[in-house]
Amino acid sequence: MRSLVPYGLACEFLDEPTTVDESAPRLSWRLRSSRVADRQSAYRIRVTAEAATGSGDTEVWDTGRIESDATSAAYDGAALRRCTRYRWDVEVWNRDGRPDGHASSSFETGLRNPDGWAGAAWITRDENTLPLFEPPRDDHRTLNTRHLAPCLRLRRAFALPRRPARARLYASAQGVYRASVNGRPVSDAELEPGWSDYRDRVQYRAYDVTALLGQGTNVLAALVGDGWWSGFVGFDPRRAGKIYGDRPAFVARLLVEFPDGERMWLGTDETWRESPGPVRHSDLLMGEFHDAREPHGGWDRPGFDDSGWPRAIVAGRDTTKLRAARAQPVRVTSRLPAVEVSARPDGTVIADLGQNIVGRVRLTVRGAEPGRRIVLRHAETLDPDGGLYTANLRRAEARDVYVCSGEPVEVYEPVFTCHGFRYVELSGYPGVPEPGDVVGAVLHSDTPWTGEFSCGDPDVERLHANIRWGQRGNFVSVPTDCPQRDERLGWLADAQVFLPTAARGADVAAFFAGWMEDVLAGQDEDGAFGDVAPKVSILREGAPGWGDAGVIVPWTLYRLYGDERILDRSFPAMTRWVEHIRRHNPDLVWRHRTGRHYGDWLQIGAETPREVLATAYFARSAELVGKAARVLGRPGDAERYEALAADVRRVFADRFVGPDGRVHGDTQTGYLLALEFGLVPPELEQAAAGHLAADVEKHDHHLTTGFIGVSLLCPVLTRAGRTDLAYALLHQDTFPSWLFSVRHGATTVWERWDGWTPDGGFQSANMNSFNHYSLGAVGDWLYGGVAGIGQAPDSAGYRHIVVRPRPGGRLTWASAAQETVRGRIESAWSLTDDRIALDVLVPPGEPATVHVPTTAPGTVLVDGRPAAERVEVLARHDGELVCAVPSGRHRFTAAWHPTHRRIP
Ligand code: RAM
Repeated sequence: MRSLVPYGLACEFLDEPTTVDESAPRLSWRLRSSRVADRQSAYRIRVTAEAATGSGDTEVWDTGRIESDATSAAYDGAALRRCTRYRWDVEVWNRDGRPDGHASSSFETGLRNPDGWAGAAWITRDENTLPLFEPPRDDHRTLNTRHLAPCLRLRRAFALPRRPARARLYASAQGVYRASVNGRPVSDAELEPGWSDYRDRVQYRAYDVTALLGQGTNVLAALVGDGWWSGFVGFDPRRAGKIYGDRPAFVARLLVEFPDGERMWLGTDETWRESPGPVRHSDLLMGEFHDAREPHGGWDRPGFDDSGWPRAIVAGRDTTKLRAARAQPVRVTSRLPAVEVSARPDGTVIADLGQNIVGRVRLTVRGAEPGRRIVLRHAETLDPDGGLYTANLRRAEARDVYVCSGEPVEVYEPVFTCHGFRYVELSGYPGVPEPGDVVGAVLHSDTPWTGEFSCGDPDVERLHANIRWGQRGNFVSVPTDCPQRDERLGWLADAQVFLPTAARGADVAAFFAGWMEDVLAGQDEDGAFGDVAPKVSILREGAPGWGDAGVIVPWTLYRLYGDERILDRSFPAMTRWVEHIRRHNPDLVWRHRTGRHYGDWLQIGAETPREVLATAYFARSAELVGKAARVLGRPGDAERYEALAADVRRVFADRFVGPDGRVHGDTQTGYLLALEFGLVPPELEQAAAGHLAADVEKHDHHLTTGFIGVSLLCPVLTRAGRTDLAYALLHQDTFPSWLFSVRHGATTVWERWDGWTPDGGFQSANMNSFNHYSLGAVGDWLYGGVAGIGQAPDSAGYRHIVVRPRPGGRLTWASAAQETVRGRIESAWSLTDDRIALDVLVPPGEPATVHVPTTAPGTVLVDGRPAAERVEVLARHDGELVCAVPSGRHRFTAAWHPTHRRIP
């Protein structure tokens, strides 16, 4: 019987990736064990290159037995070949030094640019051919969409002498594409190749198409839309879309390997044929127009006569910016049928999905006559008289039009658009649809869910669900805000405040590592990171808290996932950012070059002085650069930035902290930043925390923070010994609070505390998203504070786990689980009248430090035995017993009297 088992094998933080271009990809695994106090004493990795055909596999790396508890290693074997599948397995030795479990996985190398793409060209249409296909004047165009062209259909027929043994399609687009072989989609990925800073890199992905090809004629085809390349992006009013180029293009290489080892390549070039199709336009923000009367005719399959189609033209031959996809693709991950469909007096129908989602509708239509036009409009909410409320979409039309073919049953789902909506209004629909005829397809980057949280308060559970929905809807290729309006940008501050929460719920290591490349690409010559990444439009250098994400995100990824490589690659840019601030602010108060300084964005009645906020971030970034330098073994840099951080801290304390511990401005966010970033002299910390607590009380247990302070509220109050106030804020349901929106039926987190209020109605339509993750950054505390899952301050990758639950508020139980890079951690507590029970799961490896909350530390039992018999007791405090707990599942019980203050 195996006890210690590796699982969750990953390469570059992805499960069996097919497109790896790193020369030394990292291989990692998690551990579980059926034994208590187990740990990995050694491992061995073996990697073999799989021969496509006949000749047998070759071993390319064997680490031999390595005495180590590490659960990841960078490949260091024979040079990896392109377009090759590698199988790898890992064996582990357990705590007794005996061989134990093993597991295997695979990864595949990509085309390895620059040379791998040679021979393929970006192909597109000759604009001159378009009028040939344009239907006579058609009123489907609006002011916005009149510049958009039909989606491009591309096809290439070719013959294969026999069935291949192995075939891979490598594809990308300047735009978005769906590729198919003989009419069958090559994958379920959506909106490929996703958004990246196209001026820097365009991602490509590999697909296994072996099973789709056959002997004889085959057809490779692609449908290509504008996407982020030439469609509407963001809100820059000076541009009618088309940020990167004026029309989309497609690039692909097909590799076919036959059983006898012979290889054949086919690439995109002028031998392809093109034609516009039934999709007259498909834009991410504006929506889609699909005319189903156009006969399909099997255009993407063999046998179709394409002789009337013009040849594609070459848009460019520079393929050097193509890079292997870094993260999971976007997919449709669930489908939600409407919960209610109602007919309106004006003849329209409104369907309610019951959940604010990001995606699109799959509509079933029966018995419509050919040419009937059905218009779908989307909105997050309704106006007071029950109609769609679309004012907050600003210029985004979020309008799909389907022209019926007249088939008895038609099913329509747009291809290259997605909307942020809960309600869809149908006009022109024949009759009233059944709920199952209107189904919401939920789209997002398919990062695996790794966290679970539940507790005894349904409102807090709904808040947690809303936070997750915000993550789903806004993680579409890049982390964005506002999926409904003409924005959807990768705002840096939003991302850095939410990352710890995002990483609780899902494995976002690859997703954020990919986005960091856009952050780095957006750094300007002076060293400033941007406000948004990918960088677009009128935004210039990043504001305090925004640009700082260029330092904070790599650091956080290192802490949460042990990803040292991202720290190493980002390090030069991180130093340049800090130097940029220093150079323009020699007295170390950050007031010059603050970009568009957003302050504590969307705070509610408590403006934190700009210099306080900015200087606090300056200290933080300098400190993190120093810490990163230590991790990376750069003592000279470490000393330099530690000294800078100390200087900025000193200046902050001199200028902004009074002798009574007051932080200039006296706002919650001011105290939170000062306390969290260590800017208050130690002797004044308690006083400063007291002012923070007093402010919360003065506001009758309401928060006043915006995006910058919000993630720190509960953690800082908890550390200051005021968990009672953290819970008071969590349970608060009058305005402003997290549960205020929950009380009013929110199914996602809002951008603004006052997005809607009973007195004021909707906030200004100029900026009012009902699906935004920033204010949901309290999610981290649900796992880390309420359930208590965390790690020691100097630990990375959960090497030194700390479990410190904080029972309190109205909760009588809470439970969380989290798959970390090391393995699964669980913490669940429940209270009865006079006892607390705590169940903890510690993955194999170093013992965890568990703080058992109890009013009588002497009463703690571990698995039914006095604590000292089972675990090493580290400390007894008033209110908790601290012990070193070996891996495995343990139950703690102890005396409990709720001593926390009552919730008002
Ligand atoms: C708005 C959004 C976004 C925020 C910027 C400053 O566009 O709220 O999330 O980061 O402002």
